[in-house]
Amino acid sequence: MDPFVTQTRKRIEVLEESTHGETEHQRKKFKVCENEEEEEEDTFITAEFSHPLPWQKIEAEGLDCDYALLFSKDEADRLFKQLEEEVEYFTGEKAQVRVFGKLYSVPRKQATYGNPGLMYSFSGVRLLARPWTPTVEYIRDSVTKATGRTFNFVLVNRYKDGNDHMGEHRDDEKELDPGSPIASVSFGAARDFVFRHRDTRGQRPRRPIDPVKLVLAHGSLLLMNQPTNTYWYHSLPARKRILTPRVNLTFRNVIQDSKS
Ligand SMILES: O=C(O)CCC(=O)C(=O)O
Repeated sequence: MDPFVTQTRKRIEVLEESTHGETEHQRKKFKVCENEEEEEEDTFITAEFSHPLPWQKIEAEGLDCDYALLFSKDEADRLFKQLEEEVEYFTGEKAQVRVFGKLYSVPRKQATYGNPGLMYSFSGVRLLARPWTPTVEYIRDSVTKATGRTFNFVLVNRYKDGNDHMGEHRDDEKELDPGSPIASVSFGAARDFVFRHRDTRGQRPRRPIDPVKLVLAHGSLLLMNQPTNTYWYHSLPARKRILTPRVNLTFRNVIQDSKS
């Protein structure tokens, strides 16, 4: 295990939802999400971990993720502060999404960084990567050391408080290398993160499958491996009780041919 993930941390919060193969001990940690739109503070349970901190495998049908605390609290505090000073978020049209031809402001701030010339399109907006900042590059390299994976692009999302959120979506754009995991690093307020299987969506769900719910802690890394983004949508629901900011970085691999 890489030293980055063997930092001491007294408590982390994580809840995983598994549809099969649970032990009785694990089952006690799992709760079913009845209604994702509601505040569900009770359904997120705290687990204790001691040094050295292991990766947690989070699995369900077609879902394969790894979760760990990548940074110690002190380092996460420092990086969060540096990100708040360094990251330049989009404004104007670039801070909007297009839905059925109409532009809406996103309920958070966004920025993109990456290798020269890389473009990434989502929700009708085409964003050019700015050159890596020292802190974003340091976090990217820390993820690489911990996972053995390299990344050429990052989407940064800043949530000023629990009113800011991200709706249900899959990171399955054609520009993304389908063989690469997506590495999600979080700083600041711990926020609920919900996966929902595609077969359970819509007016007439094809079959019942429990959602998978996590709490993404300050300094944590969630690795979303294939084929997670084929079968599962994810969201960061609004949580009104959260009064402090959070910054999330999703490191990705954009296919180089999608340069403009
Ligand atoms: O802020 C988060 O944890 C969610 C980010 C996300 O879903 C994305 O960047 O696609």
